[in-house]
Amino acid sequence: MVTTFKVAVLGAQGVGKSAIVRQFLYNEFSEACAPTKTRRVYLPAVVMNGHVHDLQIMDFPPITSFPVNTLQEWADACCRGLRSVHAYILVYDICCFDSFEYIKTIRQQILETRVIGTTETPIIIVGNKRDLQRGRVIPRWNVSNLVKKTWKCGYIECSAKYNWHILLLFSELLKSVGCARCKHVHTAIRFQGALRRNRCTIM
Ligand SMILES: Nc1nc2c(ncn2[C@@H]2O[C@H](COP(=O)(O)OP(=O)(O)OP(=O)(O)O)[C@@H](O)[C@H]2O)c(=O)[nH]1
Ligand SMILES: [Mg+2]
Repeated sequence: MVTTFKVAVLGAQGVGKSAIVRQFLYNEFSEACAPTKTRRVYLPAVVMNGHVHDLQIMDFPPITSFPVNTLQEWADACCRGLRSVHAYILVYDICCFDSFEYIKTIRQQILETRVIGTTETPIIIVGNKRDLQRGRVIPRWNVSNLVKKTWKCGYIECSAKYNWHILLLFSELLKSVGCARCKHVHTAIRFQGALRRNRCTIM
């Protein structure tokens, strides 16, 4: 049986959303700035523990606001599919205060406008560009505390540049959406093993 998990990657401009996705899927990183103009959808298949899991990863350009209803969602091509995903990855740049404010706003809008009955959709907050941590603008402890204790969201710091914690991010993601067959063993271990053996493939 194949299960598809849809995930949206959101964040302010230049925080590294596309870099994270591309590092995860293709093990590549570019220093060049190539802003995402339209929503990009990736469909990797991950084999874990003998089972296939389809991921639908949607890399969005920075959105001005989270669509308040289905009509708005479909009227704006950039927002399509945003309200019906299984999980959100909200990325900020640990060196950019405004990018944290951005995800704060988007998270709030997600909570206020989600479809009734889907309020449990997991949100993972990601602090990217960890390799530049000397320029960090908010102490890690403060963010982590706020995110985990108050927002009740997952928090991970990563570096798309050095492929640090990228795999962990996606394994935590699968765990958070309740990857049905990953309950007995730590998901990250299964996931890493699965990726080593099978790699991600674009279908
Ligand atoms: N040092 C460092 N630079 C990074 C990292 N991740 C991304 N970058 C750089 O940040 C810039 C923006 O990266 P993108 O992946 O295009 O960011 P984005 O969030 O997709 O940007 P938009 O599509 O414009 O919203 C690029 O120059 C990347 O090389 C990281 O972990 N460390
Ligand atoms: Mg992008």
